[in-house]
Amino acid sequence: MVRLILVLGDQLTDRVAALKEGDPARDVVVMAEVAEEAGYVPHHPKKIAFCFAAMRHFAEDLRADGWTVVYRPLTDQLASIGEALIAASEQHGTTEVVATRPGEWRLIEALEALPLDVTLLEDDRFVASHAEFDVWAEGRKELRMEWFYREMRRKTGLLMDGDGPVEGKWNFDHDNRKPAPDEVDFSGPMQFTPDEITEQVLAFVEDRFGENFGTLHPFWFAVTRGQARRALAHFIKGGLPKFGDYQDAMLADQRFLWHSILSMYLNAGLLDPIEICEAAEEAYRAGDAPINAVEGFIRQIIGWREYMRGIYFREGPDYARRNVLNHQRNLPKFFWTAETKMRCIRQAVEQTRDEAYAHHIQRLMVTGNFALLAGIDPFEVHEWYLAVYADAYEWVEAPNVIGMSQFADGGIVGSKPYVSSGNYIDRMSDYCRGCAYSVKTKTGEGACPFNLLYWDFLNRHRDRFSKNPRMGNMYRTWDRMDADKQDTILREAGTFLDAL
Ligand code: FAD
Ligand code: DLZ
Ligand code: SF4
Repeated sequence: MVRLILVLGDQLTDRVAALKEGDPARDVVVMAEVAEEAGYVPHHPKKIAFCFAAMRHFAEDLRADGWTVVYRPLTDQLASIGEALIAASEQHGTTEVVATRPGEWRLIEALEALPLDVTLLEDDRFVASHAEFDVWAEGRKELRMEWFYREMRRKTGLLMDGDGPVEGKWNFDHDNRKPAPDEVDFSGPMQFTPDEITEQVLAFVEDRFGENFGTLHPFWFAVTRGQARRALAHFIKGGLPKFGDYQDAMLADQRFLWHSILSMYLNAGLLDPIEICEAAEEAYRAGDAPINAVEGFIRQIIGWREYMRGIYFREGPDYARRNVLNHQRNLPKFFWTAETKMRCIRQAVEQTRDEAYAHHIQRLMVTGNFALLAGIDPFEVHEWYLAVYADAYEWVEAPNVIGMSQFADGGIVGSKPYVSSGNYIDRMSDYCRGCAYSVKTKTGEGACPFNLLYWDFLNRHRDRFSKNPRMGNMYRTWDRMDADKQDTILREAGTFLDAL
């Protein structure tokens, strides 16, 4: 009997499990732009346009490969993926559906509840299966990424020299994380001119989602596998060599620095994690990129990315709702408007609005750090990140936001919260130089809000964190301050927070 093969907007590869299982001579591929996926958060228009354009191009590729494809554009007004499948099931006289397990519990549950015979296949586009992650995690007191990463190195053979790591070390971070340099010698991500299919999507998205946060034009993302491969080659040649050195740096007029800007392609299926890592390793073996850059880059992909996915699925559907610090404040309006005197936040939000992209340290140490210090409800923070970044799908976004950035999971992802005063931002960026606040001022007129909120956060959460061995120093510094200074800091932090 004919079967329906579901392909979602982040499963755009012929290597996805449902397509590998399907038979082009007999089965029908179903792809659908639907209101629920386009609207479960107010996605950035660039994210929607990327998704729809890449879906439409992929549908064409599948047809060229001999598949029958039912493609439902958003103008068909289908409410959900389920509705699209039910309509296709009636049209093709079959109840059999083969799908690759989606990357969000929400959609997994929706597919499981359908009145159709749905087979969910494991998504094997990752290095570690759920079972492998669980075997690794079982019985461990702490799930530290570094140990998991070493397993992934052994499993993939990436940067291995026999049984050990190349150059005798697993991790070269010691050589990384330099402050922002004066000159950037990489031109940034490869940019593509939209073709006719993409232009049609852009016009439609402008019309339907033009009110969402985010600017649609200029739109230069790759929307096919061929383009994404070119973007990868461009990064390996020009960006990778200094990726490690400056991965934590931030510059106001350099939005991309030496980052790869590949996450959206990777997460949508246009690129494969192993092919990216192999390209990086090849550059290292050829002497074109140093070990600190290549090891650091590969660690992000087979380490952090895989680890985050493992945590999301291991922790279960309630993960995004966790809030162990009981933070209840609403997300400030400036996360949507960029209207704030804090230059670091303004830069990060403006860049997010324009590009649907910010790099890791902007997400973690600027917007994330602020939200955590200010005690913003982590679910609101989660929804913001899920909406505004082109690479955001819950399986990877939630552990980064709820776990790594907001510590709302109580320390599963991170052994301590990622918080800092303005000093860190000043060291790693040029943001403070043009800011209305003074990073060197700790209290009083013009004091950098991060300086006030940092101590306020530590003081509020003393019971939870003062015994953490990695935070003892911070509490000792606080305790050494005289009581008047402490009172001033807490009072001024309170005034700032009340004004949010
Ligand atoms: P590079 O800096 O060039 O890194 C190379 C690749 O490593 C990335 O393409 C990505 O695939 C992978 N990677 C790096 N760090 C991580 C990480 N912590 N988790 C998973 N993969 C990683 N990444 C997403 O893909 N989607 C998200 O929704 C997302 N949300 C985030 C939210 C917060 C609060 C934080 C702190 C991080 C988040 N990240 C997310 C991780 C990281 O910031 C992005 O993967 C990275 O900025 C993407 O840009 P890039 O491709 O230029 O990455
Ligand atoms: C992100 C997204 C958007 C905006 N729209 C669609 C869509 O209309 N149809 C679709 O199949 N997928 C879309 N996606 C990607 C899905 O939201 C994604 O597959 C799930 O969140 C699971 O990760
Ligand atoms: Fe951000 Fe403070 Fe620096 Fe201003 S002074 S850019 S608020 S860290």
